[in-house]
Amino acid sequence: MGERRSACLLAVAMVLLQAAAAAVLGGGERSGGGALLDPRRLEKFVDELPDMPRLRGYGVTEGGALVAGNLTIGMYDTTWKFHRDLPATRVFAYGASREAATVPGPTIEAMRGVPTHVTWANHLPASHFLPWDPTLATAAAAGARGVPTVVHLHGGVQHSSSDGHSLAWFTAGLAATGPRFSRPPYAYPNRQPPGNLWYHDHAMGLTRVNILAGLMGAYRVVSPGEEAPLNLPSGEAFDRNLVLFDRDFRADGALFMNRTGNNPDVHPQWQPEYFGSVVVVNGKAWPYLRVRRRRYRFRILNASNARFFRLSLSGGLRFVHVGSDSFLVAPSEIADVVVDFAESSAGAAVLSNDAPAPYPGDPGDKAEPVAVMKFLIEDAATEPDTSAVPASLMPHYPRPDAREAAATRRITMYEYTKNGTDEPTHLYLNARSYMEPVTETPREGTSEVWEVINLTDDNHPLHVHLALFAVLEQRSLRRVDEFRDCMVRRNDAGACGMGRHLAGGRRHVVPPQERGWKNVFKVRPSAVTRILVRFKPLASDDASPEEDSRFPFDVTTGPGYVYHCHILDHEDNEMMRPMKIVR
Ligand SMILES: *[C@@H]1O[C@H](CO)[C@@H](O)[C@H](O)[C@H]1NC(C)=O
Ligand SMILES: *[C@@H]1O[C@H](CO)[C@@H](O)[C@H](O)[C@H]1NC(C)=O
Ligand SMILES: *[C@@H]1O[C@H](CO)[C@@H](O)[C@H](O)[C@H]1NC(C)=O
Ligand SMILES: *[C@@H]1O[C@H](CO)[C@@H](O)[C@H](O)[C@H]1NC(C)=O
Ligand SMILES: CC(=O)N[C@H]1CO[C@H](CO)[C@@H](O)[C@@H]1O
Ligand SMILES: [Cu+2]
Repeated sequence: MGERRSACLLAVAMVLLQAAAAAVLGGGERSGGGALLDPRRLEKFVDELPDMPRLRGYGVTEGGALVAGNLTIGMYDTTWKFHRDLPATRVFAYGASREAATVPGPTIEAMRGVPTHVTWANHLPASHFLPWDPTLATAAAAGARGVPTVVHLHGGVQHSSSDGHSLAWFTAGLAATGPRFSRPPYAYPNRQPPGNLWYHDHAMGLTRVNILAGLMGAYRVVSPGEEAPLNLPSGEAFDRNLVLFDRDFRADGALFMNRTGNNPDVHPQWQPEYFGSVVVVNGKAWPYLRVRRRRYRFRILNASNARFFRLSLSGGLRFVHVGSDSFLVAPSEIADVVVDFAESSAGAAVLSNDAPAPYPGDPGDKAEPVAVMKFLIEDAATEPDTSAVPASLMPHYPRPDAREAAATRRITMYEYTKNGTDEPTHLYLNARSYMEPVTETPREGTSEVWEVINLTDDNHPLHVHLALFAVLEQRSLRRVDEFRDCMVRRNDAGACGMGRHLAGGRRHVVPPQERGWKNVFKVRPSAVTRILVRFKPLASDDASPEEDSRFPFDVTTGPGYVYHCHILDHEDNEMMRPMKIVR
């Protein structure tokens, strides 16, 4: 089927269904109400940090062989206690059962090379409890037949039919399915380096509200053979996931999301960025964790809609990045760090965040530090700490080399504002809406240089599904306004003299922990960021050339992949484009 024809059909279908949806799915408007909670009323550090339930993504036979794991994870309409003094909050949560559902959802532990099959089951009600804005091109086009959802495993290398394409959504009981829907279960081959991934909702136009409602969780790929020799802190007690997000609440405990858009004539409810004043870690507002005076590994995952975290510890403690310039951690905005609490003589340490919101371009900018959580450090060293921070992690993966690029593409980020106001109405990549036919068709087994041009006021984290990328350089544009005016008219970086605008532009140092293979990178405003994107697996040096260039499945079939801005509020408003890998 021609790409253009299918895209047109989709577009027509969306418009028709949107009108129907606008009439039916008003649930967000009716529920809620009540005054906003003053976050100062919530005492800090009174809830203990939970460890989310762990689900094993593989099976072990009686003979001890590892076999594929088969999980069923549901999405449930349930409640969750975010704080001791806050009434239970209505959430949408993942869990092996309704009773077991948590926010964030269970942590899936997968074994490198052993497939995990997950049947994601939608048990959500007929309508959403958050304002999802029917004027966005959303999957809520399914109307009264339920809340559309689809799960993307962020950082996962999987066939596109298991990738959670934003148009592959489905509602409860599969009553309605999106135009790119694939039958369950999803298959995750886990044939990728060990690291930290996360799964979250990815339904078209609803991602920000579905994740805000609670649909996210951590996923680890482990590889004992490779990791054990590193001797990092390990075991359930000393190797913890910290899933961070920010929320606002009403006094009655309800999640608060503003129901009035910033530009209500165009989008009655959509706001360009969600920021909450309560910091939540593993589902608890400002929790505490009792730790021993020894090393811990923390896999810190930021699951906020738009908030950036720049974290630091009090008490003279520091983070040692173990996943930053290597491939041990997942290549996403996940910090994999070791903290040695023996380095402090204090009895407690506060983890705090000083990143401003929204996050500007200059890494020097700081906001008033805000507490995230507290560590209560036990006095006596109870047992010897034999863990270590290795000097080098897995060095046998290829270094990014721009000379191998088979093509160069330009990806321009635009933010459109309504006449005369500064308030954005929608955001596009390459001046195209999401529904326009695919234009990025990289070849499997190659790498490409992408020059990502930010023409907006924001720092946009770019996320490419399937691929990994490494940042080559970031350079500021000069006379930016002139360049942007030209681009808005012509959308042609060459004709608008990008080279001229870059000449003499300031080069920004890419911090060491940002230089490895990643799949999210913060694209600084007013700058061109050159990245090397890899459309082939990250295999170790001893892999055969065939293994090195082919994915372990047919990347060319199925609904295809996408790349997008990972500010959830932006991706919902079309800052996303399809991507088709060819052979
Ligand atoms: C999971 O299902 C596959 C067949 O799809 C089967 O081979 C495997 O043994 C199952 N795993 C477990 C742990 O039951
Ligand atoms: C909600 O958003 C509107 C429009 O941007 C704004 O005027 C209003 O103050 C916001 N309400 C709250 C409670 O933040
Ligand atoms: C936090 O997540 C938001 C949404 O994906 C993103 O905008 C931001 O880059 C992330 N920040 C960090 C430090 O991971
Ligand atoms: C913006 O202005 C142009 C002409 O100046 C007009 O044609 C257009 O309808 C306006 N758009 C909106 C959304 O007001
Ligand atoms: C190219 C361009 O227009 N860049 C904008 C990016 O964001 C900054 C603010 O951080 C603006 O000043 C720039 O105009
Ligand atoms: Cu963005």
